[in-house]
Amino acid sequence: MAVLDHISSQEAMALENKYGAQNYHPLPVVLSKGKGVYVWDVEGKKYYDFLSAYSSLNQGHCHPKIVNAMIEQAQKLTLTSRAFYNDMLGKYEKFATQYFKFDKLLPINSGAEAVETALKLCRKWAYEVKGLDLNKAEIIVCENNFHGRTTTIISFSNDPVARKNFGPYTEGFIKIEYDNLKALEDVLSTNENIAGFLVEPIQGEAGVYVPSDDYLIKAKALCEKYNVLFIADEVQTGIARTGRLLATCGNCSCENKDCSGTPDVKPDILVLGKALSGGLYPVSAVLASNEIMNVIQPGNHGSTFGGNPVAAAVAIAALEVVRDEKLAENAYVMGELFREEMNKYIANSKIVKLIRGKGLLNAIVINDHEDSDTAWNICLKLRDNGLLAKPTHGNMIRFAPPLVMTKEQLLDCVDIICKTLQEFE
Ligand code: IF1
Repeated sequence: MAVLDHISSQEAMALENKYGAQNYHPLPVVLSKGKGVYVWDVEGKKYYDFLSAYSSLNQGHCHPKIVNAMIEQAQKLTLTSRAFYNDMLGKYEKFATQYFKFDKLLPINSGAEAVETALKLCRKWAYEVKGLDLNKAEIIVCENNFHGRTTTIISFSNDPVARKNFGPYTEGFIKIEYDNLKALEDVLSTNENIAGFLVEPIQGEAGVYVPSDDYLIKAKALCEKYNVLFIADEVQTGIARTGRLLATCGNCSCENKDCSGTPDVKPDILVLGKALSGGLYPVSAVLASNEIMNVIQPGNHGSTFGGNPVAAAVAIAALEVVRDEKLAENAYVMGELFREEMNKYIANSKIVKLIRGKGLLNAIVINDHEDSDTAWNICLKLRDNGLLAKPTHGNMIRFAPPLVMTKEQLLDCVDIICKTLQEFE
């Protein structure tokens, strides 16, 4: 068999089981094509993609504008390393800093690398600008966080599966309860070594926990009061996913001006990834003011592929799609419709407790114990009925379709979801 010969789903899964590290437990479906809100398996069956690679495909699968930008750049210059300049990086940095209203951008590749970059930046700022004693900096994080899977990041995770047998762990982190302003102020007012507060505007992996409306703005105010950097991890919530360009600072042209309910919150450090590339290429970024970003000097930080010409071309195109196709506005309107329609079903359901979310980042909570396989079985049935989603943490199912979804497509998905849930009532 030649390596690129067509294979069946069973053959594809067998190859991964035999030759691949078993660091995932995928839903048993083998995809070979994607377009917009749809994906097809190797046997040609069509599905709605209701996960979007965890909010990486906000612009839809294989968006032609982004694909063309990638092809065009890939035929000119793909990588120079940062040993030399290239003609794309500066253009991207200018575009993105003006788009998100920050002074500077540090380009990197994965979301976890961007979070690590933000942590290093925060610590260096704390020593060189705030004046903390060397190696004493502490960064506050939230219980049930998810920021990636590097050794430092899992050091402040409380997910045993992510942490167990990966020690010794990185020091310098203090965990507090999410959406608890008193817990935040208690630490800030009693610990003079705090450098920053790292927070997800919505806790995605934990189960799409949307905090109180005033949480982010009051947390930012507390950070200002105690001269601590507010670091927003918008890897999953950013790029229009929650019905605004960012879940923190609005900067959105949405017609419905009170769409968010939460006033603008401008982070000191913004972390982006996933849909920054429309799901075509690993692109992540850290944005900050000159005062903060200028503590990074040559040799302090970097990566071979960080800021490469293809990443720059893809990211510009991906952000232009968000702007020109008004994806934040569509995510807001479609999200309202989705929760409204799902709540009609939930009102009479025994199997679903509730739905929560913002924009097109939502999750339903299944009325069963955490380690039941009900959510998994529902996702298997959703697959059979033509819609792909996956449980998060046992009894919750995350629903995050591409933001290009039309009203007709969304109502079709609601119909599939409700008919499938009905089989479990
Ligand atoms: C996987 C979870 C989601 C993230 C936030 C940083 C990162 C992520 C808020 C790291 C990544 C991905 C990782 C992906 C599944 C997905 C995920 F289930 F793992 F937790 F979305 F909730 N900050 N989240 O959500 O970005 O290094 O992955 O590019 O399979 O690990 P990354």
